[in-house]
Amino acid sequence: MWPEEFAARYRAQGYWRGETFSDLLATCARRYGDQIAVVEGERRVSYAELADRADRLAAGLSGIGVRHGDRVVVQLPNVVEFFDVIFALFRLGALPVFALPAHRAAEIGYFCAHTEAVAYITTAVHEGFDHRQLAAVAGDARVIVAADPGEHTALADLYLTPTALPPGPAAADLAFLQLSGGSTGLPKLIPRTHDDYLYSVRASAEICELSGDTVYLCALPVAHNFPLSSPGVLGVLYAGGRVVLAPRPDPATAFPLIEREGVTITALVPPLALLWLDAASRPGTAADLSTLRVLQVGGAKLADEVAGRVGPTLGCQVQQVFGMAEGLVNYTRFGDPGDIVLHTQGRPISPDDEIWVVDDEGVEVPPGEVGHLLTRGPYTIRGYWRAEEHNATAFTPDGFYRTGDLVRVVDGGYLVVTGRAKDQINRGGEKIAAEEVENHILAHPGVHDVAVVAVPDPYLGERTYAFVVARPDTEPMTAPMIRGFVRQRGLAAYKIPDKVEFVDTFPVTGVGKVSRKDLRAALRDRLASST
Ligand code: J2J
Repeated sequence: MWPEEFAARYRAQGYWRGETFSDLLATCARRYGDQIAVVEGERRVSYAELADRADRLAAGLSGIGVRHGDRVVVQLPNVVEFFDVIFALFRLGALPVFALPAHRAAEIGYFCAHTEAVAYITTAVHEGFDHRQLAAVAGDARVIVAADPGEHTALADLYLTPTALPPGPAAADLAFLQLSGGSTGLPKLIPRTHDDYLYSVRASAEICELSGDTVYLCALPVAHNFPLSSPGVLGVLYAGGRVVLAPRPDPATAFPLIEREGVTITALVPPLALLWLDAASRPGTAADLSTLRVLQVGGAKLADEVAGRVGPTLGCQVQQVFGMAEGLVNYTRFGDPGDIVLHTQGRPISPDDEIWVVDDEGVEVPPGEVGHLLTRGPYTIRGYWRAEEHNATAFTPDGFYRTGDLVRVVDGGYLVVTGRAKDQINRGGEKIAAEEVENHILAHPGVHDVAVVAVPDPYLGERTYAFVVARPDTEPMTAPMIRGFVRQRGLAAYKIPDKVEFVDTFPVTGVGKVSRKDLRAALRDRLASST
């Protein structure tokens, strides 16, 4: 949490306004009433209805014992119930833990156990996977299903007549736990307060010029920090606009929705932007995309060349977004010169976002030179949730978050992301901690050692490559065996190595034990020189 002198400053500056997300929804319901807030397929829910649904669900969740401060793992696709659930939990002061639909037994089991969740709210069959299977790893958490519940509790049965509820949370309280992209063995949880997150949402909505006329297509998984808050669905609700939920982000699904709903802005990761550009430039694209004014792209580095194709191909402007669930978000602004928009990843939201770029020794680099990005500010966390040991290195003693990103700052305070120092693979915006995957592979009885590294990929930006040293005394192994093993352990599909290569030994540099970091770097170099 922020030291009092910082908290006082952020309040005095008007960033933290003492408003909770529950207050926000009540205000929106009063202000925007019958206007449509959320569209999902044929369902259209107004602001007033959304507030009513959240109130009734808060009554139901309270009735089964969900209390202030309790954690609830929420794993929902892009459906109206996502909003009901998070606003009901916000009302109670219980904390949603935002899982992604792609997460499987390994992640869900860990989130439920680590957060001592009282409930796990999920869906039935989604994209061919029956999420009710994951009930087995939910431990003591009550399983609630926002569809056919099978033997579990039906979310639909928890919408009750609103009753007198206990007082809601304070704005300085935690609102939810967001997931970190991570670079360690176990995913880290990011504690965000109502005050700090709502500031980032409000300020983002202003930067992106959202209004009652905004129609935002949520094509990415709604629980991810980018579509949730940059300015995302929450920014759109704040501004009184309309959220259109897409079940999938592919052009065949998204383009007809853009035409039907008159979508004005949407957010994608770079590989999807490429897919959209290709689809839109194919002759005979039937859909009319003329209402689209802004395509936001973030989550991974957007190639300059691709950024340059957005305007001519889609007839809208591109906005680069460089953000992180830990806090700091950067945007290119709408009036910015083409050079800035195409070649930088934007500048911070807040005048009080502190940006510090340092060399390996922690010494500030001269302006314009590449270094490690450290940051501190009114919506950047000061520590992960219940991770004291990790926090000691992930943050400086004076509270700067070590992002693990390599950047340089150019004129006007714009950031250019040049690389990454953290042991993470950014697979088209999906983040994979090398160590987490390594630990799962190491559990295979035939594996002696493993190193997981990122390799460049023309479409995804990066893919995962696992180097495996087999035990000498075991049956010969194959790549599919390793991949199948990891899948069976219940790891999300995007974390399963794209390629597995068996090697006899790992390079040894000098005497003594090689750090994992150096080993991964040596293997990356070896791959680069062999191609
Ligand atoms: C290069 N790397 C980027 C970009 C994120 C808005 C937008 C994205 C996220 C997000 C987010 C990048 N160019 N434009 O939370 O609110 C990499 C960096 C960063 C990490 C954070 C938001 N945009 N990245 O992607 O928590 O390495 O958040 O530190 O998933 O993604 O990942 P995540």
